[in-house]
Amino acid sequence: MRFDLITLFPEMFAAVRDQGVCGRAHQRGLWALHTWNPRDFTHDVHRTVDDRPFGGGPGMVMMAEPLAQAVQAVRAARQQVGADAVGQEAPVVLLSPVGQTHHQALASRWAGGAGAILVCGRYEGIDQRFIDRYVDLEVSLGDFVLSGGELGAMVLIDSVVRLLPGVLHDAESAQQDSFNPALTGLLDSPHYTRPEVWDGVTTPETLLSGHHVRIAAWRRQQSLTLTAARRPDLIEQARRTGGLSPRDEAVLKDASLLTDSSDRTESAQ
Ligand code: 9D3
Repeated sequence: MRFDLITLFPEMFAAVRDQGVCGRAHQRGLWALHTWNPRDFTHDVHRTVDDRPFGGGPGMVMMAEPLAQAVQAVRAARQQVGADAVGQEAPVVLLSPVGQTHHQALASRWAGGAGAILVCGRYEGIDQRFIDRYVDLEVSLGDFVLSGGELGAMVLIDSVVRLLPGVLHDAESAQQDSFNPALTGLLDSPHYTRPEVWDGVTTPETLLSGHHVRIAAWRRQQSLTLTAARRPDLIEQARRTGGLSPRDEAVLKDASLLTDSSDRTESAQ
């Protein structure tokens, strides 16, 4: 898998290239990262990549031409090394606050592909004509404002690379993650490690029992009640997609009897 980043801040990508799980996978050759600076595709003495917006308004707009030349250079480079299967050119993806929100199922889909050309914007935006001509897909991280696309691109890369075969150890297995289909989209249960008693607080007895069936049941129950409390939308989704067993439903009913309505309504009055 290969990611080509078109960015005014290539140094930022050392974070995913050199550190942690993604850094180790990069070192092992499981994925590659190449950066391309639009400034290197300018032809004026000031290496201008932005200009004032037509129609007025605050801030500056990234010019189409340096970005277009960067995309063309990337396409040529990818072709030269056979990074993409024939007829399966990597998509040009713009990180953008008006894009589709990224999520785990999309990360899984990306993990089955050959990578992408990721365009990172800065300033107020990018000339729309570049987007219309070159961009296949716009991806957002969510409803908050970033200073540019670089952090978005790194989040996307991290979410995809950790799903590649051989990237995670067994111990780090993606199978256990929150949002993983194996957990049917529930949040993960709490974790504990040594010492058994820390600062006077004990570890839940079940986790020390060595009884794997009881431990699995405890974790499932914790996942269900945590998800019901924090993310009821994920409970609904699991229910709709057949991810909740009759036992799960019983656990949720018990939990709602313990926490629901009458006692709380009273204290709220
Ligand atoms: C006042 C209009 N702003 C839109 C909210 C302009 C603007 C803000 C921030 C234009 C670009 C940006 C830079 N943001 C990104 O490049 C970005 C982003 C984001 O801001 N939020 C969530 N996901 C992403 S992905 C890229």
